[in-house]
Amino acid sequence: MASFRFIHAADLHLDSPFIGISGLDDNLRSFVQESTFRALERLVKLAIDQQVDFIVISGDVYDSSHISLRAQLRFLDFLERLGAEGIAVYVIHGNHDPLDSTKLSMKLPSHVHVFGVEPGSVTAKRRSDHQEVAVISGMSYPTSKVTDNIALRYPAPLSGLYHIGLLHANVDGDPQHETYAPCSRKDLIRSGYHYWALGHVHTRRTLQESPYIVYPGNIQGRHVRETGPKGCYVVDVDDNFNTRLSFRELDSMRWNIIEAPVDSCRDVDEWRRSLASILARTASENANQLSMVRVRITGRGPVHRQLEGGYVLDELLADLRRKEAAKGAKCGYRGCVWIESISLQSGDSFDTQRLLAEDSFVGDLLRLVRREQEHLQAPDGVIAASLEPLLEHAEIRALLEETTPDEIEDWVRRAEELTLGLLLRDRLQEEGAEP
Ligand SMILES: [Mn+2]
Repeated sequence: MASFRFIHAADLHLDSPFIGISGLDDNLRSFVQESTFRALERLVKLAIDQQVDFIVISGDVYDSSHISLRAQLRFLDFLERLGAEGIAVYVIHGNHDPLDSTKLSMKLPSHVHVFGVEPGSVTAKRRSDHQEVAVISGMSYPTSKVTDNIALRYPAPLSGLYHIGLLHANVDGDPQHETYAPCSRKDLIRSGYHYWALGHVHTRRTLQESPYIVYPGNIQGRHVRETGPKGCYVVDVDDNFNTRLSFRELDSMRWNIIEAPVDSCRDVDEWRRSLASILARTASENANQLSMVRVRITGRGPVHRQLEGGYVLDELLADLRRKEAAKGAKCGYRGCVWIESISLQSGDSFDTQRLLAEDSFVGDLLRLVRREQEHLQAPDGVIAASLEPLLEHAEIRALLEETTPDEIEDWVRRAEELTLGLLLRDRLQEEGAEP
C-alpha cells in the first residue's frame, strides 16, 4: 500500500505589487494587494481539508529578488501552519526569487526542504504511517538567469518509488516566457520520472500525461494577460502509480477580457445596457471572485462616434466603478466587477471590404494599412519609420521598448479608424449609410 496525495503549486509571486491598476479606492487597493496572500491562505486550508501528505512548490515563491519582509513572514507563517498538521513542504526557487535574492535569513522548520543550487533528491513520507512513498528531486536558481538545460542533470531514478521532479523551466520554448532552463518534453519523458512538477509558465497546462508534465499556473492572476481561474493541483497516486489530478481554484480576483460590440445598438444608452448585462454575466460566472475586467468595444455602428471623444466613456466608467466599489466594500468584493480599462476598438459604419476594393486614395490607404499590419515589427516598414523620430527621446524610447505587439496593433487600428472617419464622414452622411 503506497498510495498518497500531494499538492502541486507554483509561481506564488507573494506580495506582487499590482502597480498600474488605476482608479482604486483604499479598500479595493488593499483587497487587490492582499490577493496573493489570500491565495496562500486558501492553499493552507485546501492542504488541511484534503489531508495531503506533502506540498511541492515549483519556484517563484516571491515576486522579486528584493523580497519584502512581509512576504517572508507570511510564507513562514504558511509553512508553520502546515508543519503543525504534519504536512511536509518541498520548495525550489525560480528566476524571480533566486537564492542570491536579498532577504532576511530565517531558520526554516524541519518539515520544509528547499533544494539547493545543484540538483538533488530527498524522500517523502506518507503522513499516516511514515512509509516512504516518493522521491522528490529539484534544484533552485542560484541567480535570476539560468540558461542551461538543468533537467538533464537531475538524478536518475534509482528506487522503485514514485519520482517527482520540481523544475522551474520553459519546456519546449514557449515564446511567451523567458527561456530559462530550456529543455524539451522529450528530455523529461526520457528521465524515467513519473511526474514533472513544473513552474515558470503562468498558464495552466498539462503537456503530457505519461509521464505527467504539468504547469499548474500561478495561484493568483496578476494582470490582464493572466486571465481565467488560477490555483493548484491536488494529485492522487495509487498503489500502481496511477495518477489523478484535480484542479482547485485559489484566486479571489480574476482577470477577464470581454467584448462589448456596438453593431446592434442604436444609441449609447442601448449600448450601456448591453454592457451592463455582459458585466452581470461575468459577475455570476465568477461569483466567488472579484472580476477584473478589460472591456474591448468592438464592431461597427453609429455608437462608435459618440463614444470616440472619450468624455462619455470616462463618465460611464466612473459611474460603474463607483457603484461596484460601494457594493464591494459591503460584500468583500465577491461577485463584483471592476473595469480595469476600456479600449475602443470599434469603428464607424463603413463597409471596409468595399473600400478595400476601391480604386481611390482611401482604397490605397486601407491596402497599405493591411499590408503593414501583417508585419508590424518589420524594420523597413511604415510603422517603424513613423516611430523612428520618437526614439531619440530617452523617455519615449523607454516607453516604446515596453510596448507590446498587441498595443502597437491597437494603435494602428485606431489610426485607421480615425483616418477613415476624417476622410469619409461626409460621404457617410450623404449616403445615409447609418441605420
Ligand atoms: Mn513566475
